[in-house]
Amino acid sequence: MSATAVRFHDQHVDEAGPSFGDGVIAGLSRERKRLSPKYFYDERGSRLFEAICRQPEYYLTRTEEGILASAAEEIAAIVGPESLLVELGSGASRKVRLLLEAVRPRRYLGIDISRDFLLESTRRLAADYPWLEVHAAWADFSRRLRLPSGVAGRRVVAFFPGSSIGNFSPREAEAFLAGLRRALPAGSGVLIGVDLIKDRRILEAAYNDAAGVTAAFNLNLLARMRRELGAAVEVGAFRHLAFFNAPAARIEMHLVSEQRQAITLDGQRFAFEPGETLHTENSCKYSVAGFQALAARAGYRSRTVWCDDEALFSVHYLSS
Ligand code: AVI
Repeated sequence: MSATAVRFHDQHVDEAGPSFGDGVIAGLSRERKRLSPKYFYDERGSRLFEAICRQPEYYLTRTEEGILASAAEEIAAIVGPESLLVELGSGASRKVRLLLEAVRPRRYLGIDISRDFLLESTRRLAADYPWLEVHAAWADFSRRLRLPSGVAGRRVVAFFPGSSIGNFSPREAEAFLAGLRRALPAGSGVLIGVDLIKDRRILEAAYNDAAGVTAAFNLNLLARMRRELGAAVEVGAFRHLAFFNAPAARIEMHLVSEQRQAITLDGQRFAFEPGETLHTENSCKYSVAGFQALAARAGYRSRTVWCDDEALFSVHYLSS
């Protein structure tokens, strides 16, 4: 199959839920202003996220890749070549290469909310793995997951790396996994990366990299409002804040208003006091047992878990 042979399935991101503009207005209208972290991922945001993954402080990516590389043969034995491998939030599709090489599945389906990024990365996969049937679905899988018609495998294995599950609250994560279980055929599996609770200094450094890439990623949300929605917002009058909320076991990211000011959008004015924040992301962290219990409540059996030697990160194989 050639690089042009990616089969593209448009699942209508724009119609799947509130538009970016409606989501922003709803989030800025709340007493405690907050936005969904899915709005980070326009094209610039997706590229900044890839850059975050290369920062020395952001241990998540390299640790998960190390786990996948050393467990690849074991994973291949569980997944098997007849499986359809479905990557949720495929982004740059780097980690999945470790699996593709070990498992050599017949079919791969990448699902992502960022259309151009999805096309670019799946085209590269199709070029690099000519034996693989590559499908791309432009969709918001966090709202509703469905396999495009005609895309199936003897088994389906969903690959959800990067601890993206942490961007849901634990309750949302449980509902998401339960929905995934219902959306996939019986006997399907989930290979999922989950970041672990650890020393707050390691956690906070990962979300406050010295090069300022995470800050730029967070602030890009405001720049995106200007670019796409024509919002009047002074990006330079906000600063990035990320800290570990230990009782809630999560990193919180906020944009802090440095002065009294307002964001104006669609004729509506959203006032900020000095120090007031716009809450942009939670990144929940788990213990291995805590995540296994959550998966069990969603109807999954935890078959195997792999961790690195320093117990920074975990990769779980769950079966339905
Ligand atoms: C995509 N997600 C798992 C990342 C995380 O660590 O929560 C997003 C991110 N936010 C700041 N840095 C990375």
